[in-house]
Amino acid sequence: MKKTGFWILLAMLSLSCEKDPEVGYEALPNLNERVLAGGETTVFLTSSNAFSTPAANLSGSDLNKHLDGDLQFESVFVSAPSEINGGVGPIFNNSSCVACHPKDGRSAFPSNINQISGFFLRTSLPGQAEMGGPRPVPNFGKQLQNQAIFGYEAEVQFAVSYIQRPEIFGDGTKVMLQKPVYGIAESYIPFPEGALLSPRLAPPVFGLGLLEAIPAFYILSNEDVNDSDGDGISGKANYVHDPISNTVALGRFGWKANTATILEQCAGAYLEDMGITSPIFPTETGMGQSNGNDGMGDDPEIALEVVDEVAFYCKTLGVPAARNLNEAAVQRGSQLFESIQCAKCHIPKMITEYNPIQVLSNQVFYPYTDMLLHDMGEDMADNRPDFLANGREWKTRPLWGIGLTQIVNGHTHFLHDGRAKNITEAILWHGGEATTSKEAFKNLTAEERSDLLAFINAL
Ligand code: HEC
Ligand code: HEC
Ligand SMILES: [Ca+2]
Ligand SMILES: [Ca+2]
Ligand SMILES: [Ca+2]
Repeated sequence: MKKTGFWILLAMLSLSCEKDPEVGYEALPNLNERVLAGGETTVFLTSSNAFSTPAANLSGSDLNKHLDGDLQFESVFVSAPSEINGGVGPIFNNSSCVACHPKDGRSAFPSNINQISGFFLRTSLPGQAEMGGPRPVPNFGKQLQNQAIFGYEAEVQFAVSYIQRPEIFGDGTKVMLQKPVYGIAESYIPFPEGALLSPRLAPPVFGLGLLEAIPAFYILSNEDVNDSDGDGISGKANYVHDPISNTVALGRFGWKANTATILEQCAGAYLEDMGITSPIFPTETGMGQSNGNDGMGDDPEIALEVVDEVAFYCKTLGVPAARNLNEAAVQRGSQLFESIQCAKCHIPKMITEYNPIQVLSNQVFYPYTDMLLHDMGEDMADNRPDFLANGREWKTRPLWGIGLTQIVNGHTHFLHDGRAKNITEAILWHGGEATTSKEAFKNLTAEERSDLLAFINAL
């Protein structure tokens, strides 16, 4: 490095040190390289199709397979018998992938919690089942379906009420947060007292092949289960039962990293979210009413090829490029993102090695997640364990593309149940291991806060 460069760097480091003696440790981020948020899969779209475009480097038979998967993702299933796409239900939450993941993005929290939507409650009894996963509730299973086809009853109707909680910034600005409290309003047979509930809203589905292809050792290198470095942050991997390989595997998908693979996530979505059986999960859900039999004798209702195509589709959706990284406010915001420790969990950079899907091989990309679980505090807790994730732990969400949510989905409902109405509220809900970070955010000046938001909105 040239001498002048060295002095400039030193001056910059000491500037940030002046603010907070703790944070001299990180090199200042080079934002230029982060434009390619999805490495070579990155797409340069800022329209409502920003999440719905095939990876830029996809071509030939891979592109055709992606487009076939696109059709499957949009297929609406109907009651059997039907010439095409029959077999929805007997109980279900929604009837197509795209209905819950609109434009491959995220669902809004529904204005009426029982309208058909991208929201549902998971359930289980306290403790662990054989494979270490949640213990199914007899006659309800592990997911509650609030829709049913003719002749069957929805398992439950959901209920929600709200507790107000004020947050006051260092400069006196007040934000009123609303904490949702979930319950069961009606059920087809009595819902067991003491069964646990976990709210889940459908997240975006682009860029997932890259997340699946991060080498496990790379994720595990950021684990700090006992917080041995004493910074209050202790990322922990989830290990889950993978029903496809019948092994224990690193959990990567779902809000608690409760699923190992995209293929399993998709087969699980067909079964539990839509009531569609596949060779991976051939038995209808709704055991309580139908005894696993809707009378059609048509299981599995879709071929393995369909699940495979839709999974391939999710794996190969391109990631939107970051925007405005040369703006001064965005650059200042990126430094705050490091100095108030957001980047400790939302780790900007990840890599892949060789992958059988060629476009995913050897990529450097910027998802802003460590793929690990963190205690997010009492207010965020669902108090329902999911494999190694306890009732307070959630997986760090990737932040890539988050600034396009309004354009793509027409809302900014964030966090696992959409309780945050915007990014500021999402940060204010952070607790537990993120408390120091959240308090530092609250003590920023209004201008600094707007810089930080400018950075997040540029992702
Ligand atoms: C009723 C709404 C609903 C339907 C229908 C639905 N999903 Fe989802 N999806 C969700 C929710 C909620 C989650 C989060 C689940 C969790 O945290 O356990 C999710 C998670 C996912 C994920 C993991 C994303 C991540 O970043 O971890 C993928 C992939 C996915 N869905 C694909 C699909 C596919 C493919 C279909 C159609 C076969 C589908 N989904 C149908 C609601 C839905
Ligand atoms: C201790 C780890 C940790 C730290 C530190 C942290 N986060 Fe998070 N963040 C998470 C987790 C975990 C979630 C997902 C919470 C959930 O499931 O609802 C999340 C969610 C978010 C979301 C919502 C994402 C979405 O898709 O809904 C935003 C925005 C966010 N964080 C921004 C920040 C910012 C800005 C900071 C710094 C002030 C920060 N986070 C610090 C762990 C962390
Ligand atoms: Ca069915
Ligand atoms: Ca159920
Ligand atoms: Ca630590």
